[in-house]
Amino acid sequence: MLIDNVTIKVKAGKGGGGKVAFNSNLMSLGPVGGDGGKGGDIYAEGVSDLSALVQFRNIKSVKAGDGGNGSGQSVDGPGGKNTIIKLPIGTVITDLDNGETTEVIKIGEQTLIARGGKGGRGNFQFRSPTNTSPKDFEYGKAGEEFTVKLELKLIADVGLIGLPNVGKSSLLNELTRAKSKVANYPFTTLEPNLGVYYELVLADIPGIIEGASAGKGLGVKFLQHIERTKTLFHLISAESVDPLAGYKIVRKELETYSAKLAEKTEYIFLSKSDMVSVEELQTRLSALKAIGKPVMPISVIDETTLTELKSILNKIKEVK
Ligand SMILES: Nc1nc2c(ncn2[C@@H]2O[C@H](COP(=O)(O)OP(=O)(O)OP(=O)(O)O)[C@@H](O)[C@H]2O)c(=O)[nH]1
Ligand SMILES: [Mg+2]
Repeated sequence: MLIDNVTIKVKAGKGGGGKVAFNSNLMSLGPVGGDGGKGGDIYAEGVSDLSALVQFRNIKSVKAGDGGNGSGQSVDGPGGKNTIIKLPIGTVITDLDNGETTEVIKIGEQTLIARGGKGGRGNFQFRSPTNTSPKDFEYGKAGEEFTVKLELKLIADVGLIGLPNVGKSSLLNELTRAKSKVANYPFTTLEPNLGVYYELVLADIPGIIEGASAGKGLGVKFLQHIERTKTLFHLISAESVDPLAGYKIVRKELETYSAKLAEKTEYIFLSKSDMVSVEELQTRLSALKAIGKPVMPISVIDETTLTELKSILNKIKEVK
């Protein structure tokens, strides 16, 4: 099961305490207490691994390191170690104490979640012409601490859609380093998979069948994961005897699910084009003319078709 909703506690590091110390060297008496180090922060970093929230199956709290105390001879305490938690891109982080949300958008980008406490000042900082031997100091401040909900709302640039068994996962694997399960039967893909093609994130979702919007098959639960994509790649298998009917089934489910989803830019591919003869391929393409949009043959074992598909991806990447 894909874990897409967890609640955890975050606790940033406490600042170190300021030091009270005096120089023992008679030639230069005076306060030399160093400041405490700042507490470590907690950051979120975007990763492409959709299943990354699984790390919180048993771990329910995350901490950063505390800052060290200041020392004598004006030595400041070391800063606490930051903690970076890796979250799948598309994770919405909600601070449950105040309802504020932040979103993990880019792979490799770090977002501050909880700030570490300031270190306290040592007595060196309190010196003044009127008090040359201050015994003042500050304790370190506590780090931010609250409860957050981490909710995965996939953001992909391109969503691969189509009936089951049309080659969506094979295409994702071919274009990216993803290892989406591939097999010659429907509903091989049970959970969405992401792959990264240069900076573009591609999402492979389970196949959609007639009645999916009413809960049939794996239902349309997964359409939520492509609701925020900009572009859809709609795959129709060249093996299908009535490709137009298949196309319409998927479109109808999309439209029933959400008008917004149905309005997205759609590229149509006649997949597994190597499986049929040239004549059959032509027959299928003619049947699909009724859609009124270009349809491109694609096969994961035909470099020429892959190159054409990649040029579409490159164009999408340029306008991103
Ligand atoms: N010959 C050929 N076979 C392909 C091609 N693409 C996929 N296949 C085969 O078609 C079958 C289904 O491929 P998948 O990638 O699992 O299809 P899917 O659309 O992800 O299927 P679901 O996850 O069940 O919806 C597998 O046996 C693949 O090896 C292709 O371009 N050429
Ligand atoms: Mg699949």
